[in-house]
Amino acid sequence: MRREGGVTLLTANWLRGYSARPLAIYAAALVPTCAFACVVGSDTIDVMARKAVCVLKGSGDVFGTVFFEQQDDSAPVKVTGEIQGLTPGLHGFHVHTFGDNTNGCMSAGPHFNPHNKTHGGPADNIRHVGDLGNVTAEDNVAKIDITDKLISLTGPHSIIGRTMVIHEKADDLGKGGDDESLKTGNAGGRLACGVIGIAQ
Ligand SMILES: [Cu+2]
Ligand SMILES: [Zn+2]
Repeated sequence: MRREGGVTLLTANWLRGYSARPLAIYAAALVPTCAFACVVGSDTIDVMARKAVCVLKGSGDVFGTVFFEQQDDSAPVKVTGEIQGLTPGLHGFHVHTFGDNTNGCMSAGPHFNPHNKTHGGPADNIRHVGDLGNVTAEDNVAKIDITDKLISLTGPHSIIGRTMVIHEKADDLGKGGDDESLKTGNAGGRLACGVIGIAQ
């Protein structure tokens, strides 16, 4: 094939082939298209199910299960579930950055904070994305029913693959008046945690 007019020649040759063997061309075009659509399509459906689950465990008696559900990309996330073995009262409840529990709940790192803000409460404009505030244990069980507009199960700041942590003490929501309040809410030790995973 000559260099000059290469595109024209290519096109002409391609068209000749097309008219001579239309079925082969269609088959060649359809197979990869179908494979792409089917595989990517079903993966997309799985990821876009927008349901997640987290099983929390620790070194003590605290354990629980938390469910997450989001209707679409921009919808708030509903967080429900139950955590048992807690002392009565408030307990800080956050999404921490890493889905790494190799050194127990400590390796989950700090509160998930992709926008580099200070610690706050779930209703505050200035807060970590992971700041879900407190859950309240009556007797020894906290029933969780939270709707949060900042966390998401999709997109670059998805919480999937990160860690949910339940704390020893109440989260002061950044209003404790000390440095630690603006980092951790003085919520104390990490009683139990688990990695947030995709659910059906
Ligand atoms: Cu925390
Ligand atoms: Zn925080």
